[in-house]
Amino acid sequence: MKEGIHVMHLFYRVDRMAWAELDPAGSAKALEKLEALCEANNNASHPLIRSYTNVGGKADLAFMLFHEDFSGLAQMHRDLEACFPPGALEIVYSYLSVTELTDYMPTDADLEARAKWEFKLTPGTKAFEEKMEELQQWNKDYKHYRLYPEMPDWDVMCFYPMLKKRDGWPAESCWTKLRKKFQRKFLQNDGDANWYGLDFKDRKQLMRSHATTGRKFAGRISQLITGSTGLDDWEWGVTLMAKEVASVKQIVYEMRFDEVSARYGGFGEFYINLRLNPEDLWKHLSL
Ligand code: 76R
Repeated sequence: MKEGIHVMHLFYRVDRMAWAELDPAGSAKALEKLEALCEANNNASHPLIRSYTNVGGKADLAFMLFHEDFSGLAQMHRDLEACFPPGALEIVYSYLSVTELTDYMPTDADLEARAKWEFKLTPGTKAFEEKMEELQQWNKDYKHYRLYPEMPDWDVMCFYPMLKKRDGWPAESCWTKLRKKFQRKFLQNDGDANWYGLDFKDRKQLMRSHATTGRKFAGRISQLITGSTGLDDWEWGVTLMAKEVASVKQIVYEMRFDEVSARYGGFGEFYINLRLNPEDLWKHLSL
């Protein structure tokens, strides 16, 4: 596993009483500060701040922060809060995570298998070598964008934290070896679901089917999966970006039938957000 840049999701409610007590210039001053901060952190990958309004009533404002350095992210968070008058923001939810390469990235052997079986090419031929070069380049670019993602310019952002279940463990007995061999079958039979108790090759196979389900949403959903084991309360932050909110509902529903989510997934609260630049946020929230 390899880590990339640091990510923070922040959700705030505006304290309307504190806001009402501001002098008339106070609101404009806060907007000006926030615009300047977003402008200064408006890179394709990082440092980056994206602003949203939360839809659904859990919060008013939502921000997504990206910074390469841990200390840089910590500072960005404080600079963001300092844009607002004292007492005006109330934190509703926050989530810290980091971009990562998962354990299930395709290896050279996986790429060779694709060249052979999917593209029906014979090892040793020129066509095979060319396909391998193309696949290796694709894999390299893919890894780069997983570590240094560039967000699409889409309106809807859905965030929720997620874990993989750790219920039960195959019992130690003379059957352990056999049990391990048929682990998934046994686990299914006795109701346990422990992702971390599965063999790597079983997890990789399950993740392959997960990715196949995910790829059906190409062009409609762009997902950012950021790791948070040891950093925050769940194991991953799931950020789904979409042009239309319906695509979010559809992918989450479809994933529920995929074994990785159906059997091993556990989820926190869902936050649905609409992208608005600071000026439009102010209008939308009548600040
Ligand atoms: O990086 C890749 O795209 C390779 C394949 C892939 C991995 C390794 C992939 C593809 N995902 C991976 C890892 Mn995913 N993903 C989720 C959710 O709500 C739910 O039920 C689950 C939340 C969605 C909606 C989603 C979408 N994915 C992960 C991991 C880390 C697992 C680990 O390391 O153990 C999690 C927690 C996770 C969860 N996934 C895709 C998608 C989509 C849309 C794709 C296809 C992307 C594409 O190839 O275009």
